[in-house]
Amino acid sequence: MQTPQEALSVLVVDDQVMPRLLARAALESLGHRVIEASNPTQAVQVFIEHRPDLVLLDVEMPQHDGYWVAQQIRAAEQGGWTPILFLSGRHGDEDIWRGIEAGGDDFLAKPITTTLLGAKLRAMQRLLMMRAKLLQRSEELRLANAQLQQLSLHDSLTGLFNRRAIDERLHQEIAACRREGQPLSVALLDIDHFKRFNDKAGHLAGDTCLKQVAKLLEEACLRPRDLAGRYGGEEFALILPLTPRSGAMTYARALLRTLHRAALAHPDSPIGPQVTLSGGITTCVPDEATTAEGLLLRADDALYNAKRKGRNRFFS
Ligand code: GH3
Ligand code: MG
Ligand code: MG
Ligand code: MG
Ligand code: MG
Repeated sequence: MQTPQEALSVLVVDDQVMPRLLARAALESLGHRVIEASNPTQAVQVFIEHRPDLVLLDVEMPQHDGYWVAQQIRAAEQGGWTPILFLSGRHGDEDIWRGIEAGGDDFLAKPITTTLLGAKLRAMQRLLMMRAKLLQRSEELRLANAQLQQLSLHDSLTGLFNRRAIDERLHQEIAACRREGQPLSVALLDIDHFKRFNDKAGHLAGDTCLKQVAKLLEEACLRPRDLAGRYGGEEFALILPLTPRSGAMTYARALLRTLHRAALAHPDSPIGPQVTLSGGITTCVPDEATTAEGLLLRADDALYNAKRKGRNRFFS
């Protein structure tokens, strides 16, 4: 009559021995495992400790009734769902209504046949399986969403934050530094004579160079709120919150030293045999008038000056 199905662990709650034994016999003949509780408080304790797949619950018990137990179980589930089937000798419409209201999923009449119990469990099992599938699906969606989010905020060549992420963070930091009354420094960096690099060494070598510079920039971001991003092409942006102008310049000098030590070869730079970059820095304690666009424009002006003054330097 029964086709094999996955075994459930079933908590049988009843204050009387005989109904517990009958339920155990029926459940075990259906291939399920049984845990028993003989009073309401014990039922809640056993539920919390063993987390059964399903609860078969008597209504009339001393101290508390089955409705109370169902409520306690629902409160203890923490986002989970355990089917609760009431099994009672009293099964008038009012009893059934109260049982479902208390969180029960079905209300069965004592005595119950093994066949009927098996059928009711089968229906609950189907719901449990559907729920598991939905949970798995939503976990997959959550992961896919996180991957999309990661993709949408990162540059595929260098792995640095992209223009979108830079703009987003800059808006956030303007607001945050304004609230905190703290200085915010923004730098735009541009690799010197990169067109010549590409023309001489080829675009693939150029790409490798961009990745190497990106790695140095990322490593140079020491504070948790610092951000390095690829603004576009061979241009990068740094967002340095809580950093005054002097701090930003110290940071910039350290960056130029690091780049110098890394000694990335430039095949055709009038400056020398190594890759160099120029940077423009702007600093302010943001107020109502401060905009991301304004800061980037000022950093770009400073960058232009650094280029004009001979490159391989920062200007602020
Ligand atoms: P300057 O010192 O004035 O900045 O000179 P430059 O040659 O670096 O500046 P320009 O703006 O004339 O050229 C930038 C070059 O950067 C041209 C472009 O081909 C190269 N470039 C931009 N994005 C990429 C990229 O993703 N990969 C490679 N290999 N090259 C890129
Ligand atoms: Mg009872
Ligand atoms: Mg450029
Ligand atoms: Mg350049
Ligand atoms: Mg240029």
